[in-house]
Amino acid sequence: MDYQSILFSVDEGVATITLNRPDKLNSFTDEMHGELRDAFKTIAKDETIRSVLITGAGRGFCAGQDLSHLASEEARAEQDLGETLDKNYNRLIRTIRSLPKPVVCAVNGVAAGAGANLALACDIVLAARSASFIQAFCKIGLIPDAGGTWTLPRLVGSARALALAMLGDKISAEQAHDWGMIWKAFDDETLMPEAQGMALHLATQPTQALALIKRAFNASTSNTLDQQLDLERDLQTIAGRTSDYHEGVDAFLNKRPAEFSGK
Ligand code: T3D
Repeated sequence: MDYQSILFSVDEGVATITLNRPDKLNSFTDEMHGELRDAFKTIAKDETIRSVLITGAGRGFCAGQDLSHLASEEARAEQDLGETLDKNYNRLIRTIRSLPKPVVCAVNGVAAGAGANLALACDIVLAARSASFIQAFCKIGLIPDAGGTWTLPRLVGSARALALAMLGDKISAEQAHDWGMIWKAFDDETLMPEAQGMALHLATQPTQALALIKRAFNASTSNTLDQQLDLERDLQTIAGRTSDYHEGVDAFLNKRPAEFSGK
C-alpha cells in the first residue's frame, strides 16, 4: 500500500511511523487511519519487527481529528461520532495496547485531542521540551476519546485528569513529565536521537517478556491483587519457557552480554 498521510519504515528491527500531514499539524483523517491500520498489520505480522516508534512530521505531533470537513452544520449533523470512534480511534488504540511489541512515542510538538491520547496509549512516551498536551475536546463540545478517559486518570490521578478534560488547558512537556504523564522530556534537538536509541534498544531485548509485561500491566488495571498474582504466575511460566530467558541467565552466569533473539 502506498501511504499518503504517514511515512513508514523498518530498520534494524524498529518500525517507525511518522504522521505526515505537517501543514495540518498531522490531524487524523480517514485516510491516515486506514494507513495506520495497514502499517500495524505489517508490524504485527513481521517477526523481525521488535519495537515501534511513532512521531509526527513538522512542528506538531498530532492535532486530533481533522475538523476541516465539518464546516457546515449539515455535515456535523449527519455524522455519528460513535461510529467514527468504532471505525477509527477505538481500533487504533486497541491495536496499540494489545500489540505484543513495545511502542515508543516521540511527541515532537503539540499533541491535541485524540493526538494527545494517541501518545498516552503508547508504552513509553518521550517529548520535546517545546511539545505540549491539550485535551482540546471540551473546547468543541466533546469528551476526551481515543482512550483518554481511561489513560489520563490512571497516569495523573482523577483531580488532574478531570481539570485537564474540563478546562482544555495546554500543559507543557515538563509539566506532563512532573505529573507522571510521560516518561521523559528532552531538549528538542535530542528528542529523535533519544527516541530512536530507545526503540533500537527495545528491539534487541527479550520481545516475548516485554509483550508479557505489557499484558500484565494492561490486566492490572481491573484485576484484584489475587487475580494479578495468578496472572503473574501464568505469564512467568510462559516467560520461563522462552529462549531469551535461557539466554539471559546463561549470559549473566558467564559474565557476557546477552544476545536476545526475541523468541
Ligand atoms: O470528530 C470526530 O470524528 C470525533 C473524534 C474526535 C477526536 C478529536 O481529536 S476532537 C479534537 C480535535 N482537535 C482540536 O480541537 C484541536 C484543534 N487545533 C487547535 O486547537 C490548534 O491548531 C492547536 C492548539 C493544536 C495548535 O495551535 P497553533 O496556533 O500552533 O496552530 P494553528 O495555526 O491553529 O494550526 C496550524 C494549521 O493546522 C492551521 O491550518 P492553516 O490555517 O494554516 O491552513 C489549522 O487550521 C490546522 N489545524 C490544526 N488543527 C487542526 C487543523 N486542521 C484541521 N483539523 C484540526 N484538528
